Amino acid sequence: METAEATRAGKTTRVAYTYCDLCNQVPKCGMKVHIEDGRIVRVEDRENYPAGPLCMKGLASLEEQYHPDRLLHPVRRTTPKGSVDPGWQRVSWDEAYQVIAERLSEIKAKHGADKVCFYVGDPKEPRPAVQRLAYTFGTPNFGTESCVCSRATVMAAQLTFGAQTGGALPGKLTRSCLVWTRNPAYSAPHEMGKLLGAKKQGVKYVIVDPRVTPTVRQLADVHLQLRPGTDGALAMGMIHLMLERGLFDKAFADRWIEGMEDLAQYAKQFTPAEVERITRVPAQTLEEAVTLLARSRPLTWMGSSQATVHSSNGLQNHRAILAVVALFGDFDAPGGVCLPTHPLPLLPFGHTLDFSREKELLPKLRELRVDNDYFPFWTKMNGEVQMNLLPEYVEQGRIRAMVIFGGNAMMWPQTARYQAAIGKLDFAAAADYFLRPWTHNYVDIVLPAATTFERMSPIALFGRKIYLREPVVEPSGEAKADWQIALELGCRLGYREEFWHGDETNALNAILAKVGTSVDKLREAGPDGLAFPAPGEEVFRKYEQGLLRPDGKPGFNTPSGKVEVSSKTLAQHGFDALPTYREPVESPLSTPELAAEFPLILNTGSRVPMFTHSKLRELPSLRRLMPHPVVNLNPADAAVHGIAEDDEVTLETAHGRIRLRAHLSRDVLPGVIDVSHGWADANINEIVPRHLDPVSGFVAFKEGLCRVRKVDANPA
Ligand SMILES: Nc1nc2c(c(=O)[nH]1)N[C@H]1C(S)=C(S)[C@@H](COP(=O)(O)OP(=O)(O)OC[C@H]3O[C@@H](n4cnc5c(=O)[nH]c(N)nc54)[C@H](O)[C@@H]3O)O[C@H]1N2
Ligand SMILES: Nc1nc2c(c(=O)[nH]1)N[C@H]1C(S)=C(S)[C@@H](COP(=O)(O)OP(=O)(O)OC[C@H]3O[C@@H](n4cnc5c(=O)[nH]c(N)nc54)[C@H](O)[C@@H]3O)O[C@H]1N2
Ligand SMILES: [Mo]
Repeated sequence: METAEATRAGKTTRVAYTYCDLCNQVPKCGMKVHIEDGRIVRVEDRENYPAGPLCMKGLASLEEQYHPDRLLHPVRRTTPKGSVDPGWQRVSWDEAYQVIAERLSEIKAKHGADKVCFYVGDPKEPRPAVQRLAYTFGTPNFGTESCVCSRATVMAAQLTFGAQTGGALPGKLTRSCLVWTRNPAYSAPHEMGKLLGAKKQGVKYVIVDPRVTPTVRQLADVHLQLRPGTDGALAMGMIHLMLERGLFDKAFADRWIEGMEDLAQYAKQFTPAEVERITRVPAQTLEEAVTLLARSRPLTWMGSSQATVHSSNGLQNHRAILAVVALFGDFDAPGGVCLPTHPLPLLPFGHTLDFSREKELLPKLRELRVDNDYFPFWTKMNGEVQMNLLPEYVEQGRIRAMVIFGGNAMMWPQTARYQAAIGKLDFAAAADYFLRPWTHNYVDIVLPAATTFERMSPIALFGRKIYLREPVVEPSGEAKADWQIALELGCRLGYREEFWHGDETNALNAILAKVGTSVDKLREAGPDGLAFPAPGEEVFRKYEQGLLRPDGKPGFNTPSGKVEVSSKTLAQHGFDALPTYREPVESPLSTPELAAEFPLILNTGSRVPMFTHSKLRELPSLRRLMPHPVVNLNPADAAVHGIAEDDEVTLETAHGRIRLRAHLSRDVLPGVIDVSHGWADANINEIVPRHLDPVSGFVAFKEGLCRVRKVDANPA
């Protein structure tokens, strides 16, 4: 997307439009770039674009683009895997492709295609092409980072509402918004402006979070500051009050909720006093929250994108939250959480199941899924493999090779086990912007990935509007777009027809044909994108009109046709039908002996505004804002051990110990500490427990027990 060139002071200058990819929100924020003699010299907000403004990360993105350490050509290791120095040696693309294709084909011939796993981490753009590559090669073992992120929330919503929803921003008619844990002030600044705008219009906010986040400070009318991992009990406490006081939509519940009686019976034990004992939320605050929401309808809900499912009972806890939302009766009603009436037939990452070949090939390959013996319910509900058991898969010889696009071994619990597993593979290749020792020290080959400024890739999709994204500058060095790499690898593996002979435009046209458009037409539409007018008005309460189910019958797209607060499907798979609450595996209530030794609760992974997971620490302007890893703890907890601001401390669990600096903050609950993930020199995931949710296989990142001690400056 470019404007005409001009000449200024002897330099050729032009302006071009693209989008930012410094965090992994989808769709991304718009970006306008100024280019002089082929080099980007400035980035700023993009006019008329649905997502923005740029945050500090986006504004710093040229530091990533032109970073001296960027990987600019393929490299191959010359020392054994796991060595401190991989002895990276430059190789040509031709050689890199040849090695990868030979090794993968060899493993396929000897052990079967399913022993090869294709994996995509943070980046979303290459996913459809890499998934296509996996299935075409003959393996169903395609995995992504979503198996630790939002996927379990999607599963919970699918089970409950028969729809994959994470909630909705307040609309014009909305009177209240239940934000069950998000901190968009840091994690999604483009959302924060909309929430503040709604507050000005009078929307009331109830926000659940163990911390007083900037989002809580700016928005909350009532803040429910719970002990991490107890969301299910808090939700049941709300349900108890709603039912006892008639503060729910009885007509909706009677007609459209499956399992009301069982739920009512189960919720009885969650009295405000009992909920206070479990969650630490004062009974009175819980009552205020329920009363405010019931008085301020219609209500919308914005669900957590991961925090509620980062627990050993996460899927059921999240279902309990969805039961609260259902009981208010505003699902798919004006001002409530609405499902799109006329969605374009494209998936969120701008692709189709035809393109990824999921529809055509996955059913035939599904029984070779490596997760089927461990998390069969996950396997059934998800096109992507549950990757959290990677060490087990490798130990048992069920995965022998991996191709990793933008992966990060530090995202997993007890990281060293994952690093060892990757190192043990017969073969592993990765693509990344940088050499990341914590991941790449364990692989054979690393390929240089082109950045957002340098690549063409799947489109940006906003409702019924599509934007094309093309390179605005030449790739640095020999970098290539991930999905170009996937297409070329497909060709090298012998599937030239299936991968459009490596032609990105033709591949993209295959997706766009589904909506009757093409790359050329999007190019013609220019930076303002191409809108597809809706074929009719918005329809609300679609369940009444048979618009939610493929069979056209009234109801929700669940087996019973109702919102399932009790799920027979779950029961058939050996799980509780109701969203039962269970204590975290390690907690002051479930393991008091352990808690005597490790008295603090471990809350990990809160986003900070300047970094994305393990990324961006090498960008000087951002690193200045947070030079060291810190543990945030309440002054009361710090005082017990004589810890002062900025002291060097150890953070210890039953699984290990890391060193960081203390930051004293009343924003964290007494007894709960807060620490970010993604620091190579203080990787919290080295020491978190490795408890997995039995339904989803999700990791309990937000529970666990720990202690903090000052590092003795003068040890004896
Ligand atoms: N303790 C704890 N652990 C957590 C979490 C938590 O809350 N607590 N959160 C979990 C969640 S929700 C998530 S999503 C994961 C995140 O985990 P990941 O997505 O694995 O984390 P990133 O650090 O973003 O790693 C992405 C890697 O991809 C590279 N990269 C970025 N963009 C591109 C690209 O376009 N192409 C290519 N080829 N490479 C690229 C980056 O340089 C980096 O090395 O972490 C999980 N881990
Ligand atoms: N700057 C930046 N932005 C990002 C990312 C990033 O790394 N950096 N990552 C992106 C990704 S992949 C994701 S998934 C999103 C995440 O987006 P958010 O979910 O908005 O971000 P978090 O900071 O992880 O917010 C989680 C909140 O959960 C709270 N919490 C912790 N434990 C519990 C618990 O047991 N129950 C409840 N109810 N709450 C709990 C924490 O206190 C924290 O405030 O952010 C995205 N945006
Ligand atoms: Mo995430």
